[in-house]
Amino acid sequence: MVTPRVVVGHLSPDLDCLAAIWLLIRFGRAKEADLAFVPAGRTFDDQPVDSDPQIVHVDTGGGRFDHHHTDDSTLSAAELVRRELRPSDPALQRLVDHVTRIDHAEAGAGRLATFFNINDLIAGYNALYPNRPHHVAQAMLPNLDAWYEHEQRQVRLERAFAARLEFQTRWGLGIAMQSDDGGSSRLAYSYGAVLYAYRDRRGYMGIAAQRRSSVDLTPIYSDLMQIDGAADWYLHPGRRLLLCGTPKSPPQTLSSLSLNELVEVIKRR
Ligand SMILES: [Mn+2]
Repeated sequence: MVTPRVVVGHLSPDLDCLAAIWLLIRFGRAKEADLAFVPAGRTFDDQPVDSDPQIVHVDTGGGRFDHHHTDDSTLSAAELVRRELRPSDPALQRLVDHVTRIDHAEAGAGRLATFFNINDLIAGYNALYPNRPHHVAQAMLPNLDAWYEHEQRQVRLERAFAARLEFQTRWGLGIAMQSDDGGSSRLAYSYGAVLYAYRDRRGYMGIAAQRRSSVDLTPIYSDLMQIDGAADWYLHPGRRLLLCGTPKSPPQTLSSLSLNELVEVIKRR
C-alpha cells in the first residue's frame, strides 16, 4: 500500500471509522496524512473512490475499505484495513473483532445499552465537537492505543494460562499461573476454578476466589503470617482476596515464596 496523503472518513465518525483511521495511522504509514471527513457514503471532493491511491477512504465512498456494499456481519471498515495491513496480529484481530461486532450491533437493535461503553464515549466526543471530527479522531487515537495494549496483554495472559497449574482445594478447583502480567480472573473462573493464585514479573502475588463462593482465605492468611510474615500480605475484608503487591498498592516487602510454595500453602487448608 502506498503512503496515504489523505485519509477520508465520514462525518460524526463512529467506532469503526475511527478504528480504521487509527489502523492506517499506526500501521499504514498515514501518520503524516491529512484527515478529511465527508458525509457518509460520499467521497473526497466527490472524486471516484480509490482513483488516487494516496487518498484512502474508510467506512465511506464504497471503495476497498468500505463494507456498506454488503451486509456480511464479519466485515467492517476496520476489518478490511486490518486484513490489508496486518492480517496475522492476534491482538489486533481481537480488537477489530470487537469493533466489527459493535458496528453491526449498533446498526441492528442497539443491544449494547448496558453499561457506559466505547460508543458512548465516542458519542460524547461527537457531542463536544459536532463540527470538528478531527478533534474526535485525535481524542480517540490514544484510546485505541490503550485498547490495543490491553488486547496484547490478554493474548499474553492466554498463553500463560495454557501453562497453568491445576490443583484441588477443599472448595473446588484451584488454578495457579505465572506470567509477566499476573493472573486473569476471567480465564480462571471461566475454566471452572473456584480460586486462583498468581505471580507476576515483579514478584507480586495473590490469591483470589470467586465472589459467589464460600471461600474464606483467613486460615491461609494466618499460615502465610507464620512462614512469610515479613511480606506485605493483605487480606481483603471480603476474605476472598489475599494480596501481596498490586499496581495500586506496591508492597514494601515482596513475598519470598515461589508460586509452587504458595500453592502448597493453599492445598494444606
Ligand atoms: Mn462501519
